[in-house]
Amino acid sequence: MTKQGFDLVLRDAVLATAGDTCRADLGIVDGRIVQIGRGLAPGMCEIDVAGRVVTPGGIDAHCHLDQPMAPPVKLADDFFTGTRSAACGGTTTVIPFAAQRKGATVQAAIDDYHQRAGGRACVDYAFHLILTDPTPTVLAEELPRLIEAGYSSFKLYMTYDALKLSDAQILDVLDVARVHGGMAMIHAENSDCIAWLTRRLEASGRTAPRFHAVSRPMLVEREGAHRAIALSELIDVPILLVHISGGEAVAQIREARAKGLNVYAETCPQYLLLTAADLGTDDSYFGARCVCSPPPRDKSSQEQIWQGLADGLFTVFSSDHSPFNLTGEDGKMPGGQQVAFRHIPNGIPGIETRMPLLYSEGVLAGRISLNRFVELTATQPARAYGLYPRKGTLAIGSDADLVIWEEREFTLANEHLHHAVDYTPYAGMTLRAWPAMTLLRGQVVWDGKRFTGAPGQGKFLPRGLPSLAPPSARKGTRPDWR
Ligand code: DUC
Ligand code: ZN
Ligand code: ZN
Repeated sequence: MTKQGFDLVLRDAVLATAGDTCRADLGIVDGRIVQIGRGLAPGMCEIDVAGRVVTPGGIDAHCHLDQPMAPPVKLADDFFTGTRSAACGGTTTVIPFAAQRKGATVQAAIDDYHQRAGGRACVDYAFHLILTDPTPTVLAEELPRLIEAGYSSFKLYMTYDALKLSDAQILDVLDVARVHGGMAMIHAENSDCIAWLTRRLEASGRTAPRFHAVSRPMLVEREGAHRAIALSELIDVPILLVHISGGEAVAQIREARAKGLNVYAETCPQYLLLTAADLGTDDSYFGARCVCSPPPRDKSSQEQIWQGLADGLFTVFSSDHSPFNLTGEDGKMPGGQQVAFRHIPNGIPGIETRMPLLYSEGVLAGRISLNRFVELTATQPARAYGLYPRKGTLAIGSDADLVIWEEREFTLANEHLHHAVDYTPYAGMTLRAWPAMTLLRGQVVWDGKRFTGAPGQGKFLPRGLPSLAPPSARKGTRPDWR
């Protein structure tokens, strides 16, 4: 400590990390945790936590903020409204995506994204890359340089014409990841199957939102997951499969783990709490609000996803916050109410509800432990994306990013939320917990009633390499072809 005493002491907290729970005080100086123990000396400020649970601030490692979309569609949240919403729901670090445009450099996307975030973010932030054009220069020069500079994760799409990579391109990128480190995040769905099914459905006039799920059945995700796993096995490099929705993909991941492959996986609230029935009926358009990719599945898949959260199959729990308004030409229904599912932008909002939903339905419903909650929402995202131990835990020297939890029952309405989106798919649900307070580096940014942070308070975080423990002990094998 360079000065006398603490700036802030949290008194009498139940401190939960991924590994332990203990009752103690927590002392903060200059935005960092400097002491944990009982009976700490008085601080300049004090918060009496009175036995409430305190967890590390959440890391939402998959969200979309101010990401350029194909006109007229536009994301409703920019870095100010999106990170304000994050803070009010207990998230103190976000990692959205800087997407390379085909024909342009990756650096151009990063420069653009810094412009969008700088001076506006209310919580700390980093950027994943989206690689759409892995040219020889990107592979040999740009990507290695960017990994070294702190952009150590990159999403690869197997679907969407504007984004998708061929298997050969994915192999090229995975090969760079093997040499230089970095985490490849893969959107695993079979593009040709989706396109073929979409044409078939449209030819027979089946275009309502519910057919979005019919055009992307579970086997489409299962095949994509299987292929992505095979590609990573060929290169012998870890991958992280994002937004896993269905029991069939879960089975692929279990099989890969059983073989000792370093396959990590992410899931999201929509795959626990929504089903395909939320997309409506053959002639209802209300379901556009729940159109996301992969789509919500059935009760059996929900159970398998819960099981994977409980038993360690899933590494991270993210929102995949994709904030499209329901009303207006630039949101979920470009061209009007009767929009065909092909034109409905994919994704739903959830940056603020991610932590409270998992706390309520996971911890308080007895499905996962409090420590596993911390692991999924903060510690493992920090490890997977090179932010640990500065972020994601309660330890001496870590940033004092904290959530004080309050257990109370209420019915969620969109008016409670601080995003700029005109709906939440979870309206009407009973929640049993919400942050009583969120602190970013020792500063209160949500006081239980109001957002108390400010645009520009969030700092950019250059990241190190992933530091996840391998999920299974695999002997180092050198592929024959190397
Ligand atoms: N993938 C995402 O990660 N987010 C929204 C839509 C999608 O396909
Ligand atoms: Zn995706
Ligand atoms: Zn996403």
